[in-house]
Amino acid sequence: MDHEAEAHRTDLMTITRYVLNEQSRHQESRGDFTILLSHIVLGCKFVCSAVNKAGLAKLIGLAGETNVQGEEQKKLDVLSNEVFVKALISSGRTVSLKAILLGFVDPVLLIQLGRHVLIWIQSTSQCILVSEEDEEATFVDPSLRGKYCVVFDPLDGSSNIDCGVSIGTIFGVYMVKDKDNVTLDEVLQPGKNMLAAGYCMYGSSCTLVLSTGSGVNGFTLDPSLGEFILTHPDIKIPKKGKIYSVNEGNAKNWDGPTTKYVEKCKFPKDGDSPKSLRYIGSMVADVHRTLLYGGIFLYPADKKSPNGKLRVLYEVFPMSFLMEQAGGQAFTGKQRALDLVPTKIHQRSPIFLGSYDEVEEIKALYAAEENTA
Ligand code: FDP
Repeated sequence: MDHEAEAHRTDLMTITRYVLNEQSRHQESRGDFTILLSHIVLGCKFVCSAVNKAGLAKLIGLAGETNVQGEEQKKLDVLSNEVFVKALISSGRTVSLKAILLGFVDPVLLIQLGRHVLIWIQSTSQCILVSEEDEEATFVDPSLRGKYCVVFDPLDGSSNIDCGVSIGTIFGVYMVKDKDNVTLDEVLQPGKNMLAAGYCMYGSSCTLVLSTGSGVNGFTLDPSLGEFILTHPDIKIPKKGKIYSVNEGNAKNWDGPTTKYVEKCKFPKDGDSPKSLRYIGSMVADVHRTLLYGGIFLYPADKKSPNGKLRVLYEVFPMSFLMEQAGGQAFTGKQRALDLVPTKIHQRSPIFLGSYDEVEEIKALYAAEENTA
């Protein structure tokens, strides 16, 4: 890349311009997705700004603490929830504040956003925990519903907040099948039915990576313009990679194929060099590196967590969608991740995603184990 020329580039492809260009390719499109995305982008900008100020503004630490003025402080992930909901309702055509605040109690909240329906799914990393059995959806009046469902983790990797490590927002978008009869089944669909998916990483720069089903593009926030600019067009993950990314502290509880794969990364027998281990412990950052540099990210099942840790709807699916769109693969240990049909909104799944050849190796190890069983 000619960096000097880039620095003087005046024809800036903002994320809005990019999505409008995409929209113009679909004659039937009425701009609904562009409106929806612009609200997601606003939420990301706001969270980015809050993350950057976290230490100064006393946004780190536990929710429920009070500052010197006696004001209650909000933990960053609680704030992010509020920020996203409020950014998304800023169209001014939405439910009352009471209903929004309810969203912090109910893990799922259906919000009418003008012509859109937002299904807001809180990750259990939020400060209010609701047991699996108590999870209920709040639905708005059917006459007000629109055509999109958005599944979100507003601040993923929250255990990293207090030490300033990269964290992110993950999202996926589904089209409502029947807006007059909206049920949770709208999001209990295989990931391959997503219309779009993406993440925003709050790191050394703020990067939003998006796929609307025709490749993957990365946009970096220019703080002076307040705009996301296309900086990583048509991202393709390298076919093979030299990095593996996993929490090896769980190794004693792994199954056979995972153990064999990681062993091979460290002690290759085919004359290859050993792979490097990189594990940030923040999914957005680990997946972002994997997407750009190649390799594999895995959060496998283990004896203590037979379904792994990561959540299907707002972690596994959006990241798997992006990986496939970039030419990689995503596998659960049993099947293509995007074919999985979730039965619960907070369902977990093991996941292996990344470079095509690396995931092929994992698939072969699982197939071999199945054949010997
Ligand atoms: P966190 O617990 O900090 O919110 O699912 C959330 C997540 O982070 C992912 O972002 C991350 O990849 C994973 O959990 C890390 O889990 P371990 O600490 O078990 O490695």
